[in-house]
This record gives sequence, structure tokens and C-alpha cells, in this order.
Amino acid sequence: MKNFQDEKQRDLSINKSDGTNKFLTTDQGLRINDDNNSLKAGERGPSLLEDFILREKITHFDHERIPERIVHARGSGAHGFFEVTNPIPELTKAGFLKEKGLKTPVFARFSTVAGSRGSTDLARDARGFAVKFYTQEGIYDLVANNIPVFFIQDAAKFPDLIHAVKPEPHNEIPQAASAHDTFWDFISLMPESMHMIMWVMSDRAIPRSYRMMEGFGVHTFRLINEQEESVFVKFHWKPKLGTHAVAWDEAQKISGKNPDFHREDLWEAIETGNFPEWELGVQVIPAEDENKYEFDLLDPTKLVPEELVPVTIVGRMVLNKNPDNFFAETEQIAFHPGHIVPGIDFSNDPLLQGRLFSYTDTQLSRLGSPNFHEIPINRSVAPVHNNQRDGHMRQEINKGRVSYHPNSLGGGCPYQAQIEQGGFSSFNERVDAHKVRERSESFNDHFGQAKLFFNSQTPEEKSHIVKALRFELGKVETTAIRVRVLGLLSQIDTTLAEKVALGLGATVPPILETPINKGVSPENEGGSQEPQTIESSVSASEALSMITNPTNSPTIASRKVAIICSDGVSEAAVLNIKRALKKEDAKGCIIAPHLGSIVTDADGAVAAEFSFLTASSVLFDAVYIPHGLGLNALAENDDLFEFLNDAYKHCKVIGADGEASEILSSAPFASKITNDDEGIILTSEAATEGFAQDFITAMTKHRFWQREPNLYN
Ligand code: HDD
Repeated sequence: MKNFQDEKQRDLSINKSDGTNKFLTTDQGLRINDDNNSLKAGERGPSLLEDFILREKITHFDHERIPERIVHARGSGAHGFFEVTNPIPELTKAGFLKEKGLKTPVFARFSTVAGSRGSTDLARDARGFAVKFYTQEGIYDLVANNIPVFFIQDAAKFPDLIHAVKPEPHNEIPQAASAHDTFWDFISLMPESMHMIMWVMSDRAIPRSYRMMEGFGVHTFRLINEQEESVFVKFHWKPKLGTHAVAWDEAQKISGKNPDFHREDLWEAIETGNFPEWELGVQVIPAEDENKYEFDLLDPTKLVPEELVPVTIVGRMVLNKNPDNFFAETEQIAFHPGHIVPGIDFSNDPLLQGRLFSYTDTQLSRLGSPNFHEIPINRSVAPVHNNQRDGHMRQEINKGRVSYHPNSLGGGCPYQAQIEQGGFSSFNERVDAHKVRERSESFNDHFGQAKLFFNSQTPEEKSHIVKALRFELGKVETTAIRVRVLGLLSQIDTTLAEKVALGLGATVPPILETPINKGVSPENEGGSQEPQTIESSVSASEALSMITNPTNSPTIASRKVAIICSDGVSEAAVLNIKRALKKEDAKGCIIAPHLGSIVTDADGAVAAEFSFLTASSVLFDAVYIPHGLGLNALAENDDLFEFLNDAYKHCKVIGADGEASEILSSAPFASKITNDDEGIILTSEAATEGFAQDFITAMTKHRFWQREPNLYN
């Protein structure tokens, strides 16, 4: 038996348990002799209430679940570090941004917004991108999304927005989907949501991977330097792997084939050493430029185009360790935009101001106690000393008689820190105003930046937005809601509205005076403030398109290629592509009609990792069919054609060599393949290194969307 003499040893034994080589015990440390049978009066008799071991086990089990997050319930996270590459001490006194090379531990959690904890990763939705920095000056949370703007301008509308998007209350349908009446009813009456609607109807809302998403702090924040001077700032995360999406049909199929697709992707990338990485950038706006732009910096439905204020990179984040326990870490982590450190401060964005209340409140209900900061994943690495005491599940054993300030009995401790000693102080902003429930007129333009976003998209991306809107509104049953949305879309782009209307068999209404902001009903249109459209001084921005986005890099690291094999496959061809992919840190996975060994033409064997039953094209980035003797058998396999069809439809690279290239000519899409389709890599010869290189070069382009009919044209 251990004799816990020092406190530290005891702490460790409480907090860490890997369950190996240990006796099974009760929660009180009593060794259990029989965990399989409850205590009964005789072998066939009734169970006895006395069985404290059974009762403890069942009671704990009965209470295993905590309320899921009211939004962002479905998510995945990982540990890592943030490293300063370009310190900005002239702008902020925040210690974790001050010194080149300084590393700060982080935990990042990515999430969907609307779905429940068990819902699919591939829902059309914004993604949460929350990072907890364990800085020497306390916890800093950057609680961001993968979209730089938000649906609403004031936190007062957040419960309405979420009630509208969540499953409808009478029948709890649909799960993790915005394609239903209540969501679009709300949206149709909230023109301020139109900019964000353009983003969520774009492919941003169906990312290929959490690792291939940008992150945005959304609100304007403040940075404060040692001289107590302040600038405004917008935060950006830029992914090293570029920003990529899947196709909408693909997203829906992935949801069935593997609802954990993003979760697994993040987990596997970290397990295999492909550590996800982002750069952190800032857009800095001098205080004197606060009113310089055609939009208000405090309006969270607006972004600052990078053409007006470039993004300066200050550091990088690398995620290099998966959690040990999902519940203890990913589920119990408590983010809060109000967790800030000296050198960072809030702006008066009314959405942010409401968030500052909401997140503490939600932790109280979810984690059940004001002591949520003591849960290991939430603990500050900076020492915590204060006079907060007691409460549910208090971990800290505070010593002594003093739990108040000021005190003399405790030598005045803990005492307040001067600003020079790292004490936090808010920016000394002058506020002199009437108390009002009003919205600033500078928030009234709801369409200017929606247009900017739409105009920045490539033709293929515009087509995807048309398709997404046809899908979403096509699921809406109330005709009047569809028509109202068409009216709003026509204020962004008339062709967009007409193309969506075509898919709905509807007509775009004349532009209506739409109700905004105040409590107005659809019948009683015309709020106190009229919506207006202010043309953006930037007409298009490359950074807003995923295809022209400057973050895109020609890497295929961690991408997965399906290599379709059957007995008699060319061993040389399989090894050739596998070798070439490995060099790029990508992976070739063998898929065959059955699992286990596949005999090669050289009488060797390759192991099939998946069969057609356990794999699907939607789970891979590209498909390759190597030549070989068993192709005739493959050519009769319906599953193969479904595989290839999806790969073609989702605009992926498809390659084949030797006789295998003939299989493609019998595929249903064969007649559609055009000569200029750079995503179809074929050779009638046996594949060479050059072939593998062509295949990889094609993969760096990610997708060949030109294959699809363009719905916007
Ligand atoms: Fe929020 C969770 C991001 C507006 C109230 N939010 C939550 C998470 C992210 C965001 C990433 C999940 C954190 C995690 O992984 O645990 N939220 C945003 C962004 C917003 C935003 C970028 C707008 C710019 N949120 C917003 C408003 C309110 C909330 C206006 C309320 C007034 N958000 C919450 C919450 C959640 C939350 C209810 C649910 C679980 C939690 O906080 O811890 O308090």
C-alpha cells in the first residue's frame, strides 16, 4: 500500500488514472472482489439494498452525462502550442505575443453549431474554432468561428436565432440542419443575416477537414500596449493546408458513411504525426481610423477586407497531442470570450458584449458549479489566489481564516496587482451617452458586404451557392417564406435570386421594404430603420473565395487516395503510387472486393484495408485503379462503378493505367469526360513515376469543379 506522505503525490493519485495494473476499487478506494455479481439473498434470490458497491456503480453511471452545449455541442479538440514568430510588443503588452519563439500551451476545439452531441460532422453549418491559451498571465480564450461575420448584430437575438435553427420544437426534426421552415422564417425577417447567409450557403459550411479551415475572431477587439495606447484588432487563423471543402452531395453521403469524418481526420492526423498547423494573423486598425470605413467596426455582420487592412502574421499554432479522455478534456473544456489577459480588451460590439455574460452562465448550468475553472483542462497555469470559496465540487483546500479583502490577519494577501505588476485594467475609453435600446444607424447596411462576398466567388462557387439555396429553400414548406428570402437575395444579386427561384419554381418578388431590428411582424413591415445598401469600396476580395484564397498551398499532405485492387493487381503499380504519395506525406489505401490478402501479379500480396462494404469514395480525396490481371472481375463490380461515379461527380482526381484505363470507358460518366479535364489521369502504358507525379500534381488542385453544370450561368 502507498503511504501518501506528501501532498503532491496525493494530488497526482487523484487526478491521473490510466487504469493499468491496478486493482479495481470503489470510488472510496476499497478493493473490489467481485464486479460481476450483485449481492443477493441466495444465488437465485432478490438483490440486497445493502450492496453499496452495486449502488455506487449504478449511481455513477446514472449521472454520467452532463448537459450538452446549447450550441456547438458536437466537437473535437486537441492539445498543442502557440509560438510567436513576429512579436508585436508595440501594439500589445500581452506576454504571450511579446517575445519571438515563446511557446504557450493551447487546447483547440472545433465544432458544428446546430447539431446535438451525436450529430454528423458534415452538416451544412458554421464551424466553431475555439482556442484556449494557457498563458503565464492567465487563461486567454479566442472563441472564434470559421466564418468572419455573424448572423445577428445584437446578442438579444441569439436565443431567437438558435431556437429557429435547432430542430423544430413540436417534433424535434430536423437534426443538425438549417433546411427547414423556422430557420428560414427567422432569416427572411432579418436582413442583417444576409452576409452570413452567403457564407453558410457557400462551401465554407462544408469543410473538407477541421485542419483546412480558416478561423476568425469575428468581433473587433482591442490591443493595448505598455503605454496604455490602444488599437482595434481582428484575429485570423490561416491553415497551413489551405482552405478546402467537400461537395454538398458528398457531405450528405459522408454523414451516412462516417458521421465522425472530421473527428477521425483530426485524430488520425495527430496520431500519424501530420500535426495540424495555423498561422495567427491580426488586422490592426489605428484608433483614429475607427470611423474611416463604410461599415462600422462594431458591427459583427461586417468584415474588414484584407485589401483595406492586410493581415499581419504574429505566430503559429501546432496541434500535436490528442486528448487522453474525450469527456475530461474536450467535453469539459469551458471557453469564454471574457477570458482575456492584460494587453487585450473588448470593443463595444453589442454581440460580443452579450457573449461576455452568456459563457459564464452556460458553464454554471453545464458543468454545474462556479468551480469549473478547477477542472484540469480549464486550470490556469498562472497561480490562482483569491477569496472565492466553497461551492459544488470545490477541489482547492484553502487554508487559514482569511477569505476577504482587505485583511490584516492574512498579511493583506492576496493583494491587488498594480498595472506595472501585471494587474489587468480595461482600456480607459470615454463613454458619455444616453441609455437607449437602439441600434446605431451605422449598422443599417445589410447587403453591401453580402454583395462583396458573392462577387468575390468564382463561377463554380457561385453555382454552389445557388445549389445550396435551392436545397435549403426547397426543404422549406411555407411558400411565403421562400418568396421573402428570394426578395432578400435579389438585393444581393438579381441573377442569384432568379437562379434560385428557377429551382424552386417560384418568382422573385419586387424588392420589399423589409422589416428589421424592431419587433415587427411580416404583415406590419417597415421597422424604424430602413435597410440600405452601401457599395463596398472593395468590389471583390481574393481572400473571400476558397478557390482564389491566398492561404491555399499546393500540398497534398495527409490526403487519402483509394487504390482499387483485386487479385492479379500489378504490384509494381501499387508500390509506385504508394511510394510517390508517401513522399508527399499522403496515404494510399487499398480497397478491394474483400478484406485481407490480395494476390499480386508478382505472386506477392498486398493487404486490403477496406472492402467496398466498409469504404466509399466520399471518404477519400482521389481514386486510382492500377492495371492487373483481375480487372475483368472488377469491371463487373457495381460497387466499383458507384465508387467511380461519386469520385467523378464530386470532381476528384481519378487515375488509371494500362488496361485499367479501359474500365473508365465503361463508366456511366465516360461520355462526359472532356479533354481539358486535368483531373482525369490516364495512360494506356503501365504507370511510371511520371504518371504518379501527374496524379499528385492534379491532386494539389483539390477539386475540378468545372465538371459540374454551372447553375449560375
Ligand atoms: Fe457562442 C459556444 C463561437 C455568438 C453563446 N460559441 C461557442 C463555441 C464557439 C462559439 C466556438 C464553442 C466553444 C467550445 O468549443 O466549447 N459564438 C461564437 C462566435 C459568435 C458567438 C464566433 C459570434 C461572433 N455565442 C454567441 C452569442 C451568444 C453565444 C451571441 C450568446 C449571447 N456560445 C454561446 C454559449 C456557448 C457558446 C451558449 C455554448 C457552450 C458554451 O458557450 O460553452 O454560451
